[in-house]
Amino acid sequence: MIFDRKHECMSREDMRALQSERLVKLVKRVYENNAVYRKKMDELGVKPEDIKGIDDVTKLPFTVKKDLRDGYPFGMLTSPKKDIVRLHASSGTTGKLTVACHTASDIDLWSDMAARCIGMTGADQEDIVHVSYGYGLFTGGLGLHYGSERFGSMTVPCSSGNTGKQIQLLKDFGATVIACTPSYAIYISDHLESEGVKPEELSLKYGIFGAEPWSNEMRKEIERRLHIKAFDIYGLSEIMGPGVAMECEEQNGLHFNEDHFYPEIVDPDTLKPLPDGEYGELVITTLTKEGMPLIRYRTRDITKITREKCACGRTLARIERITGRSDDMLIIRGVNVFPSQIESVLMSIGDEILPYYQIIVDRQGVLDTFEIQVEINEKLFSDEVKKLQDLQKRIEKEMLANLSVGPKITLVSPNTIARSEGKAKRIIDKRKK
Ligand code: DLL
Repeated sequence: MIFDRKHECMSREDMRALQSERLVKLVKRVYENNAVYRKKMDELGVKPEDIKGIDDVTKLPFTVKKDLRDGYPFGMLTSPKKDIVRLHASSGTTGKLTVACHTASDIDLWSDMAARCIGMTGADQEDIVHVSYGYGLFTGGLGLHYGSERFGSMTVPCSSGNTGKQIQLLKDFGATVIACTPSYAIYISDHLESEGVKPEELSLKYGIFGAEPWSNEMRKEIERRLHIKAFDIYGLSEIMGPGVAMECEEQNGLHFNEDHFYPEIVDPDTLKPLPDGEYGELVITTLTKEGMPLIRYRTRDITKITREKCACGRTLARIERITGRSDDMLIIRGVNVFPSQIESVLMSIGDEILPYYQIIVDRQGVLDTFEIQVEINEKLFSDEVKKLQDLQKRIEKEMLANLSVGPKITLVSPNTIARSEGKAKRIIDKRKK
């Protein structure tokens, strides 16, 4: 169901006019009310009057995570603190929390954006949405919660954890939509199997999965195990949380809510804008946010964009599934490797292995070492050594062919690798000591 037909199906011309009008207002407001942006713009010699339309966005300075950390906690506010009604924060891999503050109107906007996402699955108001993203400083739980309520579906605020109880509630309340990280979806499906619950005993139809990179192969695995259609949802706390972009039923890219979040793709090294269809770093300008609007925020997420109309009828630009973060990209013996490539290879191997793995990179002398630990299924584990060796060799061969750098594959017994109720931690890079 298209939640907001007017904006989701706008003509390109109207969209650009709306974006232009919003950008002009935003830049003026931010320049007048935020010292960090005023300084950045003054340094570049850009005045609000120079911004006359959306094409002028490239004249504006970039914002990076460090700006948010340097201003911790409230330095990036554009509205007075008394107008802020909510704070969220994400921890990331290094140092201080990154804080995002929202006014009541920002929360309203977020609810609308997340409601659009629920509609993109094909759900309607009869559907029941079970939210298993964590509630708290993390934006997953509350984001989907408000979106589901705004959409008008019954909302079950489960948060993450206590998987046995989640399954009981899924059964009792008959949720038709589940929202959680893809790794938690796999964990839930393991639980179902170990408790002997068949997917048919649940009423699930759709899954809304995101907050971490996952592959198309992982999608197929989740769909097979839970008997649902699995959708990719994208967002980040700094911008808002879940609801920045989401797949529709066509599953041909994620529709970007570009009437409120203006996307650009830039070359991460030169910072020059790239044409549609080329991979680069996603940069976002929040056109309508009040509390802590961001101008040209460098997400570090790598994707490409198309502005062609989708078969679903929506005209919102689409980004491709996020293949990785530029700061998650591993450079192993000089070769660039994205964890998502590793996942794709593993998931295509077959049912001898389980969807749990960990990537361990280290350095011995001058040489990088590269190991992937993969869980194998119970049956194979008690099998003959020869079979295990064959499997290990087969995975090593596939990896080398696909990554151009060969990892050592270590097959480990089921339940060796830590399970995740939120974002999975799949990379251990010991070189970063
Ligand atoms: O993860 C917001 C969110 C919650 C999105 C629930 C979707 C569902 P942060 O914790 O700030 O916010 O992490 C944001 O997670 O920059 C990406 O690197 C990554 N990420 C988020 N969604 C996806 C996705 C939430 N669908 C960071 N695919 C982002 C790949 C994703 N990576």
